[in-house]
Amino acid sequence: MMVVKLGGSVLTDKSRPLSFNEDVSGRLADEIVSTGEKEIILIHGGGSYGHYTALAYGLDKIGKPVSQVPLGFLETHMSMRRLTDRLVEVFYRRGLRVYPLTASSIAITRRGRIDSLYIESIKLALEMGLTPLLHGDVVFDYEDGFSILSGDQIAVRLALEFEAYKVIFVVDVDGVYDRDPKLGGASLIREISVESIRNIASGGRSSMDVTGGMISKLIEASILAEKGVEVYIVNGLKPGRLYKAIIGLEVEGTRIIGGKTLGYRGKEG
Ligand code: IP8
Repeated sequence: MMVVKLGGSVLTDKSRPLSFNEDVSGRLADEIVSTGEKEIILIHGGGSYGHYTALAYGLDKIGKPVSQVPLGFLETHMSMRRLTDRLVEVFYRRGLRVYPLTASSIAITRRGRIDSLYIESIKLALEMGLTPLLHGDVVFDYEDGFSILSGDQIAVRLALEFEAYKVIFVVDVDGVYDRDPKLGGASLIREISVESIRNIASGGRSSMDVTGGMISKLIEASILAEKGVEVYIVNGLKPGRLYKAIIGLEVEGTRIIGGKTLGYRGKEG
């Protein structure tokens, strides 16, 4: 089993609200189909859909007006479903048969972390030969009422539940850099250890990303790498990289290396 998280920054144009990158999404579907890999769970991020709507309603702010929450919660969820609908249609046309499942219907968080999760529908979709497609979402939270659940956290949790041996995070940059690439002189880090992730302070955060950008992605990814899961970050805007990462060819990007021995295929405590 493999889990692929398609970043919202790749599927949408984050500088323009509600703008879908149909060409890129279609090409990524082609890449997935041409690998012939069937054991995949897909998750997509929010990009200029979910993040835009969540920010418009101030859902990222602590102390937000309570009256605004139910509407913002609903609108953000609807925004994510609209992006899912567009993806399902484009993927279908390219021969990638995804079955969409909303995270808020199967997951409840506690203080922002997934607490209860129902995965039977995902299992049955896979058994039917369909590729489950989930997305970052606003979900109900036992303590806080609601939380913004990132696609990254969903990817990590599902990878553990389904004993994935590989997880690929598809983003809009080549991987992790040693310094902010916007400042110049930055080099791509091809392999990064879980220990050094804790020391990295900077990385690709955009003002529109309410779930924390690259650094929170790395922290989530560390959970898997520590258990020996192969974790890669690759650029989805560059044709062929996702394809190579799926079939296991050498690919430009960043691999996250954990401390444990290789060959992990199962869940641990
Ligand atoms: O783009 C965020 O998911 P992400 C989902 O994976 C919402 O962080 C609702 C903003």
